[in-house]
Amino acid sequence: MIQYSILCKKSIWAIALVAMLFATPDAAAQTTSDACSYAVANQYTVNTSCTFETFNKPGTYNADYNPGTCGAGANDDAFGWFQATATSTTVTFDPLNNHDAVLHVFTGPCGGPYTQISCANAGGNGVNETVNLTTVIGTNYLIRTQRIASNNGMDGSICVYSPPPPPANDDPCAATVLTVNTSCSNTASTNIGATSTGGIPAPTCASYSGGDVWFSFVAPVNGVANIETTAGGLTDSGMELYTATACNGTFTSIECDNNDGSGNMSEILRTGLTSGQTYYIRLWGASGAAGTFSICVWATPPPANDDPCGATALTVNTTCSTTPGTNVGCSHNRRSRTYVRKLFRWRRVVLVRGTDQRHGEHLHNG
Ligand SMILES: [Ca+2]
Ligand SMILES: [Ca+2]
Ligand SMILES: [Ca+2]
Ligand SMILES: [Ca+2]
Repeated sequence: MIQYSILCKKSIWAIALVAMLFATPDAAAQTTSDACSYAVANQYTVNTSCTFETFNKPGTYNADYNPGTCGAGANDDAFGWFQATATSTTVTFDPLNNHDAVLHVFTGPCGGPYTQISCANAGGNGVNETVNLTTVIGTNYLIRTQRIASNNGMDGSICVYSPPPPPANDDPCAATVLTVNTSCSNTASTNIGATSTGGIPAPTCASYSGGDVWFSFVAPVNGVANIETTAGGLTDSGMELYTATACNGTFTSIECDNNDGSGNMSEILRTGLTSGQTYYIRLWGASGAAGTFSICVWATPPPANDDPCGATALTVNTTCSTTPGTNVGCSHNRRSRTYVRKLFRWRRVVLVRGTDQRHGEHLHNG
């Protein structure tokens, strides 16, 4: 019974160990190395924003490399590394316990020669040190920290990050063109990495703080557009509809919306838009939020009898027999407008010739 119990416990431990190994592949937090190392355990993640990870220099570490720049000396140092994922990378070291840190970044194999990319020692005790680097994607960069003129331990944390590139439709002239469908047909989008747009007044609704992306559509013949957004990673959007003289011209706001859609998402329904005119949509995350979302523009199609040539034929019955009809989605009668244009032209002619204006009314009525 005792042996069974021991076996049982051993099995449980074995299962638990296997479970830990497979269930927590990222549980092994990155650590520094005493000397230069490009081991996986010493690799720090390049995030899209500053996410601190532990970067300690224990008192047991030794002095391994003195770059001699930014006030560095032959003092105990700690190393880590990252692989660049973008053409610009920022590294910030935050020392604990009010210590005075020096931060260096190099390329080169362990043992050297090292090429210094940047160093920082702008602040004194307890002050973060930051370097903004021009980096080559796929290249490995070595990070070194030390305490100013001290071999005692220095705990702290580090963040390595490269903001994602802006979306293709970051600017109005690269606006994503949306088709006005007869029902909502979503286009997947994102404002992650988007920047603010200069030259156009900032929206005055939905806590705009930059990070906008742009869409455009051509108003349909009935001048109706229902612009809907659906949350993804972005759950609180703002949206503004404009006309513009050109994509880099003067923008005139039609409507700014915060939460007319589902949840905190935006929606704009407009009628009376000018058929054939291009309209611009600016979309952003409230208070600088960024994430994925979907957008569509749709309009109820005009009824079959929108034009005289499509008139519904009614039968003359002996009693009232109703025929259902709708004017939802109707456009202005284009033929009437043609008549009006002809009328004005004709009026101009007859007034110049001194003819009776009432003939014009006859043409209009006829
Ligand atoms: Ca060292
Ligand atoms: Ca410093
Ligand atoms: Ca933008
Ligand atoms: Ca909103």
